[in-house]
Amino acid sequence: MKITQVTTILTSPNQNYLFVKIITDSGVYGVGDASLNGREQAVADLIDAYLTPLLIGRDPGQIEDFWQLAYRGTYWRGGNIMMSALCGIDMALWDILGKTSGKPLYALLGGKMRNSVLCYSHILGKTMEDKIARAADYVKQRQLKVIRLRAGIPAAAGTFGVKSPQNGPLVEPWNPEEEIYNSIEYFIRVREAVGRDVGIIYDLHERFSPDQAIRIMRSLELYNPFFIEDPIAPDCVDSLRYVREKTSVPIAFGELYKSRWECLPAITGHWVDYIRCDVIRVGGITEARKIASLAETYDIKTAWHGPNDVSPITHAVNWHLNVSEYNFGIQEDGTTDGLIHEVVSGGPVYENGSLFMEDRPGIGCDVDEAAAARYPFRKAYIPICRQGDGSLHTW
Ligand code: KDG
Ligand code: MG
Repeated sequence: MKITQVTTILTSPNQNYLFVKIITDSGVYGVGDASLNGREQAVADLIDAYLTPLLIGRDPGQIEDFWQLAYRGTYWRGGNIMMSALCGIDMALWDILGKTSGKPLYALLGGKMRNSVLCYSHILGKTMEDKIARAADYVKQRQLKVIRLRAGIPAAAGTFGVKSPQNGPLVEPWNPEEEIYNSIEYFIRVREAVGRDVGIIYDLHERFSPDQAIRIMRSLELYNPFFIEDPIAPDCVDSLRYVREKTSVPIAFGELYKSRWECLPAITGHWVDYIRCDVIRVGGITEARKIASLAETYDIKTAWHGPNDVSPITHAVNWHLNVSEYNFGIQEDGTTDGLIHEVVSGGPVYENGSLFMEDRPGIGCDVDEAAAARYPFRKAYIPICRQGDGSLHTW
């Protein structure tokens, strides 16, 4: 079997996505997700100009060889654009392998270890009061076992994807000292509202300095967070150790990591309890399973990034990883019931705090190109934060 065509599909059904479709001479094709919020066009250009020529005429079954070719064969390794492009292709190749062998992806990864996948949902709202007021009802109505809060009031609602301005990022104010108090108060009030049996994940979204994060985390120790997510930025490796040594709450980290090697110190140093890379950012299924296995070696669980800016294809890939890995921890459920389902069929479904998927060969999703064309891509930026004195701060 040989690859005859590679198509990139940029589309904006209320959020920007980039899909990859790889077609073979047997008629079997595979689909993958290469979405990189705020840089989708650059990823598509890289695939079209540089990676597609390497794929045409190749055996789609040589997944590891292509991964290494794209990663090492450029000499200039990695980066978000390269790894996202590689992921879209990697997913599509695994999808082809599943379809040609008639097996779901999880079966190719070693088979099912569990039938359902514990997941957590985001508590959304415009203000802190709004979110606190909704939390308990939302938990009851959806029968949630675990919820996720995000530091930062007002939240980013409405600033994502195609809703953001076309000529530059939307600016959100950020005053860390004030947000330390807001963040502590917010968590404690949600804990009081939902009771002690609901797990609460707190995403600090890389927004605090090590000392600020430590103040928040220590203040929340008595309120039993399920884990604190990305308390600090990933750039300085030693900072994570510093935070770890000064706090006792479980830590999940890694949605900005781009490779196994970036995860390595956090894993081997036991600075995290959960590794939560984004499968797209690390170059797809091939790399994610290596990260999972590295984490398993060190008794660290997985909590793959699953936000609403990735498509049902990535949610499905997360699910296949979750059911087939020993060290599964929890899965972020960023699935939405929006327009994306006109473009992508399949993917996990939510029921009583867990995610389920029907058995289908491969990843179990398909992309409708005609539907994608109904929602033309519009370039957009991720927002930025500025502090009171005008200086830029990590968003
Ligand atoms: O595009 C950025 C989002 O993927 C990110 O803000 C979501 O932090 C996030 C999460 O944990 O879902
Ligand atoms: Mg996050």
